[in-house]
Amino acid sequence: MRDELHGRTVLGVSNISFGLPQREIINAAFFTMALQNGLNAAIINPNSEAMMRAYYGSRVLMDQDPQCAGYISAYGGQTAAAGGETAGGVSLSDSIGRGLKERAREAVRELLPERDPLDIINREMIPALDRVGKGFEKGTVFLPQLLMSAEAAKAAFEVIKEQMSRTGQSRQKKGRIILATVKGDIHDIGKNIVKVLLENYDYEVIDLGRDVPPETVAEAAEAYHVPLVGLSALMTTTVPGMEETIALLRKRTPWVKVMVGGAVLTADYAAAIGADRYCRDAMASVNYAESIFAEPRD
Ligand code: B12
Repeated sequence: MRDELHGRTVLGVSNISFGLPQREIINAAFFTMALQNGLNAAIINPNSEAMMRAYYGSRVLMDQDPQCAGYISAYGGQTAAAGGETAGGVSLSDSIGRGLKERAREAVRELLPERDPLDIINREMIPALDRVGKGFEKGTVFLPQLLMSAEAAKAAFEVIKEQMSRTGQSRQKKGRIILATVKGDIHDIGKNIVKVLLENYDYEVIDLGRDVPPETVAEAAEAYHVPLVGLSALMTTTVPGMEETIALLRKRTPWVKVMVGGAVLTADYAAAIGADRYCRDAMASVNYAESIFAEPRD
């Protein structure tokens, strides 16, 4: 009926519970159902916790609360991270922290004429993501915000990547390297940075992407007969996938050297899972590649 009439609806929701105990329970359930059926405006008591919970929760579930910003600001114990895209003058690290994608792009463009791209990555972008990660761990930052920060970092990184490929000459390639984020893990910002830097140092990178099963890595290493494979894993739950991949590579492509990286890894752990080299950052991967490709190979 509402659709046929193209009308808007307004409803005082509390009459429904008249004469019953704990009226809020019925009111909130009715309010939720009415919202789901397209209610446009409700007359409710905004001081009722049950009604406000129904309101914020329903908006999230009906996709009316972008990035859950309203919900997080009401119940996340903090102000919403999404500050809109108008924030001018916000620093690169703050724009990543607040998930401001457009501003992150602008801020990195402002920094690039004066700063080395790697310095921007290491001193602005990574610490900003680390802060967000810590907040996520502590429960002050929530998944939609983590996603927005990651998007902002990726946008800034795209600008850096363009700049690096403009300034890099296309010279003869020094050799091929395979990169992959291991099975079960979708974090790829770090791997992508490693890729761009290796390409800048004239290596040809075969990027297998993220969430890559051990078999796919081994097949590619075999098919391309690469001397070096780089694996990334960012979670304690996915490091075993890294170990599994290394074990398979040892079996099927014994000539291959394996370098590994990612926030949760340490040099000791990398050695324990059989990697040849732990790389703390992207530059370490270049140094290792330079040493591998300098050696005479069969
Ligand atoms: C951004 C981010 C995300 C983004 C990823 C977007 C993307 N496309 O990558 C999104 C929002 C999708 C995400 C999702 C999740 N995330 Co997350 N995420 C992060 C965060 C904040 C930053 C990671 C990052 O990009 N860092 C910046 C890059 C540049 O650093 P890096 O990866 O370490 O890479 C550098 C070096 O390590 C090294 N390196 C890395 N890889 C390689 C590879 C090689 C070959 C070499 C040589 C070097 C190298 O060089 C890089 C450049 O210097 C971290 C927190 C943190 N401090 O790391 C959490 C974090 C990794 N995430 C975490 C979690 C739990 C998750 C989720 C499970 C959340 C959820 N409940 O759904 C999901 C995982 C989904 C999955 N199956 O993978 C946890 C992992 C905890 C743990 N100990 O296991 C962390 C640590 C946050 C936390 N503190 O709780 N996440």
